[in-house]
Amino acid sequence: MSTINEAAQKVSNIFTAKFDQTETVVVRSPGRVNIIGEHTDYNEGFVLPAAIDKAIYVVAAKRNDTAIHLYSVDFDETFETSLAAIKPSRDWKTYILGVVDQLIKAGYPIGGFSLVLDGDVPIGAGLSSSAAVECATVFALNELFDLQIDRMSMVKIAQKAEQTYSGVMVGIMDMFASMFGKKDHVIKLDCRSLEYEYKPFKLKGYKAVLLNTNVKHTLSSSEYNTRRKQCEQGVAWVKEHHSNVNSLRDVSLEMLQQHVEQKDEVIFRRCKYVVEEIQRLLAACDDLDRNDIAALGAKMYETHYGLSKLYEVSCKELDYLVDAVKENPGVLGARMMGGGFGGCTINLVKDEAIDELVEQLSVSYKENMNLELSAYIATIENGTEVMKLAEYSK
Ligand code: GAF
Repeated sequence: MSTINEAAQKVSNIFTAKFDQTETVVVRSPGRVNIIGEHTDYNEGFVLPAAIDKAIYVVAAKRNDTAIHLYSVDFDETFETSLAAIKPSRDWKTYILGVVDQLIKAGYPIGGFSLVLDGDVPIGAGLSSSAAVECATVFALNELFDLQIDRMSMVKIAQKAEQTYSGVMVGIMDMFASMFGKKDHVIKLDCRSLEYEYKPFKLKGYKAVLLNTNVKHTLSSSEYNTRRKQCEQGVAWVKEHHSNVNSLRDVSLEMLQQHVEQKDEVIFRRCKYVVEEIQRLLAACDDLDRNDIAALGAKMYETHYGLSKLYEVSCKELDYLVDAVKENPGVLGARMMGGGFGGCTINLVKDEAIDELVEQLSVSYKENMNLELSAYIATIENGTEVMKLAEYSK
């Protein structure tokens, strides 16, 4: 449990002003970055994410009835419903209500509650603001109603909430990273066994810089689900000849060449990217262990190429930002991050080169893409946690 910070204090004060309830729980749940291993989670591969300093905060309190009262600080919007009447919506509420729906379906004894939502994870930037909302909600309700749910089960509830209430068949990475993050560490997660290992992430003289295209990605615009189906189709074709194959984790490039390439060139390319990315991540973990940041960076460029040309989930703005840093000696690696079609690139940039890079790129990005560029330095923080209210907050 951490002592409350300024952001949590602010949302706590807003809660007090809105709702006449004092027995509150305050939860912080972070956004995430992913160093390498993209679109591998739902293919039973590995991912290498970390929780960051940008986070979602919720303050919640039990009610004496079955009503749910929600308030979003960002949208300055109130919403009221009841446990019996919840249903998906197309906005911020859906991630909270999706979690409630999962808890009810699993038979957890929850009652009515009031909840205020705030945070500074930019929406649609590929930093998993929705997963952070889901993790914060399930964590807060677990505390409030003493449900005794362990972290991994909460991750699965949050994932299911997103799949059912937003209709995107997301993998486990985002919720896992938000829930299990550890300061100054990345997490190597095996998405098949769910075993994980923390790896120190101290880039001597370099920082992970996020460059936001400010293009809103629409994961739910069906492309994500289409990619998932294409991977499943590739697996099914290989399985006709190798009955022990259950996911792209079990598939080799040779198997794809033998059983997929002739059937469908697009599906072949999708599967090839995933099979290569799983191997690339394992090699990148060795780079990290050897502290060879240059080798890790080179692999990030390869990942971007694969995501852009083989998996085709990039867009012209993301490609522009990656191309623009490629020749810069201060940048060791760059790639699009997350689901794709917008959001951020993640860049490993030399400390002294950051300011100039951001300055120059802001101008050229505006000139070429006619959009504003935003930049953040990602610092790696702990995962979802309850925050203790300081004395002065009363
Ligand atoms: C999104 C999804 F939510 C994750 O599960 C993951 O598949 C990612 O896209 C791509 O790696 O963030």
